[in-house]
Amino acid sequence: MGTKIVFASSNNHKLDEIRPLLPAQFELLSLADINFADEIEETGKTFEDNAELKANAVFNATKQLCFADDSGLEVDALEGKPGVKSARYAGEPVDHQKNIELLLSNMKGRKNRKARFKTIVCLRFDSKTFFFEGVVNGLITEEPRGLNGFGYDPVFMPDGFQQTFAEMSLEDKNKISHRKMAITKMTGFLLYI
Ligand code: ITT
Repeated sequence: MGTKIVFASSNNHKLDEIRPLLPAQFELLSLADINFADEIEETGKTFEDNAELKANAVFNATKQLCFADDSGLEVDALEGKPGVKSARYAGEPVDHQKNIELLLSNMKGRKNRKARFKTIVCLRFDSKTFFFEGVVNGLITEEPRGLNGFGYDPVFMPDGFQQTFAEMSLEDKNKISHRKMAITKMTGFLLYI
């Protein structure tokens, strides 16, 4: 049996990406696995705030080693938007298709298409809190391309590649993604301490 670690997220796509990134000595538990069904309100102004809110909510309820991921897309021509509002850019309920449509319409005619995906992972155990950051730079495409992944993956083309994240396999996205970078930092830390 490995060390149990709870991932404080209700996003199964994130879970699918993170599972293969954890070394074998960790047993990854989802919120469903621990029967945690509370809605966690993301009221923070930064990725750090929201990652900590999610990790704290689960840690306070379970006292188990846990981590959360708060992430989003920052677009230069839109002054960093949608940023922390990435999931709800086009309003409630969360609709990835509408978010992409709104983003592309706000980017119409823009020459500067630079953007980045950012992930902040917050790790909680005992009374301690640790943060790990991952960033991947890229461009917003003119049209959505590809069917894999989730969220803004069809309109994000990472630097050095001709494919969007949604045209890549999960394995290929996981070699270069913001999430992989943050999770690798966290696992390196967990194996060290
Ligand atoms: P949890 O809070 O339950 O983890 P969530 O989907 O609400 O799930 P966030 O609050 O961190 O997660 O919002 C992240 C949003 O940013 C997500 O809904 C996507 O729109 C976007 N996003 C983050 N990482 C992404 C990725 O790897 N590919 C595409 N879009 C991503």
